[in-house]
Amino acid sequence: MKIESIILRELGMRLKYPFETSLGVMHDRRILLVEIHSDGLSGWGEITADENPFYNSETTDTAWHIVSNYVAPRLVGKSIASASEFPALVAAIRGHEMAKGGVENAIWDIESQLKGISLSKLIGGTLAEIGCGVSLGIRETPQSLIKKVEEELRSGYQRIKLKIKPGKDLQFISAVRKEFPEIRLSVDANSAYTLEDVRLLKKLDDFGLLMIEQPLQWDDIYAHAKLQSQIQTAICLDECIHNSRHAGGAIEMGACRIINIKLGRVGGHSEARRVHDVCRENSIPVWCGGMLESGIGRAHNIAMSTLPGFTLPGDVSASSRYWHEDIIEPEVQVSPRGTIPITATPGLGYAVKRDLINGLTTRTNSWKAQAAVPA
Ligand code: OSB
Ligand code: MG
Repeated sequence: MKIESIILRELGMRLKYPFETSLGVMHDRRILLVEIHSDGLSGWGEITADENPFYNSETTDTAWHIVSNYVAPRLVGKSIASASEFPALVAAIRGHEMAKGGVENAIWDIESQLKGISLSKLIGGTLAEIGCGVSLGIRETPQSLIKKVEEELRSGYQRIKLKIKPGKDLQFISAVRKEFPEIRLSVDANSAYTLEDVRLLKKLDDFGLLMIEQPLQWDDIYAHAKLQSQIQTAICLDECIHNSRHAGGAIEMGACRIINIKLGRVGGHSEARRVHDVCRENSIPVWCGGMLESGIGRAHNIAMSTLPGFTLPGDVSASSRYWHEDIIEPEVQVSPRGTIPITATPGLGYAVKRDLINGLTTRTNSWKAQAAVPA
């Protein structure tokens, strides 16, 4: 594959419903899309950084800077045999996993089209359909949360995850559990607690939760090991895990029993597969996390979720839960059994709506390979 050109676009997309977590409330997304041209084909990736550095340290603007000044110049004009060679090209750039991951994933899209197989198959996926859960934002009252849970269960979702924060935890979880004694229920604190809160966190053991996601500080695997030894509920790490070394260390320390893999957080399909492999070797189940992606990021999440270790339902849900109109067609739909079927179409398996993307675009930057100069 010769990387002929790279186009970086920022889109403004309004969420259908605001989403509240312990990190704040989100109304709008500034979505970064990467389009790469190679061998007459075009491939797409999404950079999942948020506008603010509250989930991790990256932002829309840091990713724009890193891709523009460091990633694109290292890539444009290069010839590579596989997308798996991309991480080595950008290894000198520390961190900025989301910025790098969005670019890498666009190359995986091209490679799967070139080989005439689905992205799922190319990365080693084996599942014919994936299981879906939902992530529900923090609400005013337990009653309104129960109503929302009921609605999502009626749509077929296989697992409900509740966002929690201090003051919006036990009462809400207990009310939902009482109403739905049998469902697969988990909670996500997005690092809102510390080891000082052990007494409260121990109380979660009464609710038969599938897991508690990232209760403690975003960068502290060791603190989670201390907590896991004191509670029965399985800890799932999200924010802490940026690569397969982190995953291996966390597992060895006993810091978690489950890991959530986000393509952006770990820097693209290559590293995501390595995190998956480390977890699988250690019998740690994984599932696909979400970052309120547009259809392009969602399509990549779907492909990743077909790897054999993805045995728990992910936060991969229908386009219509996020957007009035998604930028891919068909939109992502979830069956009444809470699954998304995988298509055999080469590439992402969804068509990109160029006109809609152009209409939503607020800025672009692009790079073109230099034409060979005759001697
Ligand atoms: O922690 O999983 C998280 C959204 C933004 C930032 C962090 C998280 C989330 C979600 C949303 O939970 C999952 C989704 O895309 O539906
Ligand atoms: Mg999370």
